[in-house]
Amino acid sequence: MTSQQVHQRKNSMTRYLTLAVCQTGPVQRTASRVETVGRLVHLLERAAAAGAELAVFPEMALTTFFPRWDLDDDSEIEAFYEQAMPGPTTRPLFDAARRLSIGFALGYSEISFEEGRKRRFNTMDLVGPDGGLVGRYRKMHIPGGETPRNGTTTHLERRYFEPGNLGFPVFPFGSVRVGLALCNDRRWPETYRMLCLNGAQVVLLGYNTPAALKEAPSLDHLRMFHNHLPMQAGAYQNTIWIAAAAKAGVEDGQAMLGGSCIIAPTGEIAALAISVDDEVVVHRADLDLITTCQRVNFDFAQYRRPAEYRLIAEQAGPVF
Ligand code: CDT
Repeated sequence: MTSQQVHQRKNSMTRYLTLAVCQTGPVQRTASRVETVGRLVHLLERAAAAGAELAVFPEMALTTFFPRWDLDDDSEIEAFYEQAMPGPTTRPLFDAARRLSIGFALGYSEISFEEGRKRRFNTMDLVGPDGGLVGRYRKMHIPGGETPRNGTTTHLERRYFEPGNLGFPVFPFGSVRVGLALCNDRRWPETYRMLCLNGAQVVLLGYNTPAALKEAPSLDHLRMFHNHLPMQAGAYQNTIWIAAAAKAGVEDGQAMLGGSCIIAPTGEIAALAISVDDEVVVHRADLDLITTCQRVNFDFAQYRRPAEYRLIAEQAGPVF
């Protein structure tokens, strides 16, 4: 048998991918990148020791969630961004991936120079077990506003980031097809359906979610429910595995939601974080469950009616 045939045979037998969610506790503004990357390397080591092949870190895993602040000074703002990935301070994470032979997805704030101008994106990179870049996603659904609004929790992502311009790509990770998503993306069904139609079997997601919002205190008790509900529905309705990592705990005075989890294509939570601190959650994902779930109800090619769904692509909101 040639090595290519061995590789193909191995791929055709692959039915499991062991996933790790590397939730972090807060990353305070005073923390240095070196210190934070050290925490991430330690989490990756724990994930690899537990047998994980692919790990996901939170959105903006390298810094505090700075869109909670009204900042104007460009040099102050740009200190939260990466101009290169890997850069000198993030390189140890890529080296660790290679040493441990584990892939990872990392959320971070990206500055890039494109179309003759400086651009800022809320980004997640997928890195292979050789420490090389596999693919990049830039957050599509940017919530909040550009200026603070009275009576609401300050959330200025739209001041600090442009909406993503890379679509909803799906990347090969060995023989598994992996899509990426960031925080508010998880609340929109379009995210999962686009990734599903692009062939995703596994979706890795990172988030920073305030545990309470000033605009609707009466919904505070539902924050965790509204965290899991769309991801469970997204996994079930699109027959995908989802691994979602929070940056949790009290970060620079603001309580952030935990609840990091791994969700099966059945919609069940297969593994769940119990802390709001650095924590690794691992699950051996059965990829055959995807076809089982498709067989039960979701033979997309046979039953979907794309011609009847035109409005979804043409119209943003309801017209009365
Ligand atoms: N980071 C992020 O997208 N957070 C949002 C909070 C929105 S509150 C205005 C989320 O959907 O969790």
